[in-house]
Amino acid sequence: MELNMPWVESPFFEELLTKKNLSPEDAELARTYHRDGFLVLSGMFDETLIDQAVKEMNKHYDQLGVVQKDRALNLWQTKPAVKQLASDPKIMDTLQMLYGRRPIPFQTLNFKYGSQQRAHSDSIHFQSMPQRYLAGVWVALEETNEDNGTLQYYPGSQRWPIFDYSVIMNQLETAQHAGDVQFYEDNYETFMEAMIKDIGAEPEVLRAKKGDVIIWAANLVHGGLPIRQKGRTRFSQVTHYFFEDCLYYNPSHSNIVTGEWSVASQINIATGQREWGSYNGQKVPLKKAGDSRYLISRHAPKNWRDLVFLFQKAWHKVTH
Ligand SMILES: O=C(O)CCC(=O)C(=O)O
Ligand SMILES: [Fe+2]
Repeated sequence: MELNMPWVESPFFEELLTKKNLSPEDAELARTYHRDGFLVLSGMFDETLIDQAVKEMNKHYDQLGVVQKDRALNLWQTKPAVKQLASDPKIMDTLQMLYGRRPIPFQTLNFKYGSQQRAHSDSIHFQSMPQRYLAGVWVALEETNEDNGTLQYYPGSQRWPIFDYSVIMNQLETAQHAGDVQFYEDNYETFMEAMIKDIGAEPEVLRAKKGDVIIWAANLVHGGLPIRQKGRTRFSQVTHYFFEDCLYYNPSHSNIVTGEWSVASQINIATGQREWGSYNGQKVPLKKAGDSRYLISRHAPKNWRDLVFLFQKAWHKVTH
């Protein structure tokens, strides 16, 4: 039975798998991804490409004139190796196989040091309609372990409910705290930590070799471990992907209960094209709802695309 969700996350996964005619290797990858919510691939990239990406990152940090410990957002716009890692055809093929739709790389994050992020699922930041058409791809640009603050995952947590602020808060307007880091830490991260403790979920610590790739489902709970050896680098890159024929939105900036969605088009890193999104072959009619959010309404004006464009321009101004 087909559901309106990625086949690899479907409760009918085994039945759908038999219809797919996958190679034994791909079937094994899909099984792992279905079970754990993530998979590890080795030997995908040339060492020279990895070294080039590190060189580009070092240049970026040198130009800043400070050792910036924070993540570098969207370096792909100016750094060719970062862009190449984000649009690698083999990774895209694997994502296409797992999700059954064309993947769209839309954001890169580069880290010189471990993020030490508390446990979270990326679905608090990104979501799609239909849900779950989002994936993260992490590339180890050097060896990572407990010393330099590697990643940890909660296998199977992709099957937990999708927690956005409408679950954690009891307010009509959940977007009022969008971008408030303190609020995110005090509410979302604290909630996630309490839940993990309560259900006794055990993390799996990832020790990656240089060049290892991890693909994870957007709802998989993960985080960065503390850096045990102070000052040790952990060069890495994360690329986030959404998928063709979905509507992309930011849940933290949306009022979920009132249906005021923070929808946005994205630039496809691989093609340079702006991807507007749609819903299973249907245009999504949007109606301005104030505060840069949109109602999905069958009664919206015909020129919804123009409205989205205006929204994009306003959004660009706020974020640049
Ligand atoms: O690199 C890390 O430590 C975590 C990155 C992460 O959580 C993300 O990009 O979604
Ligand atoms: Fe994350």
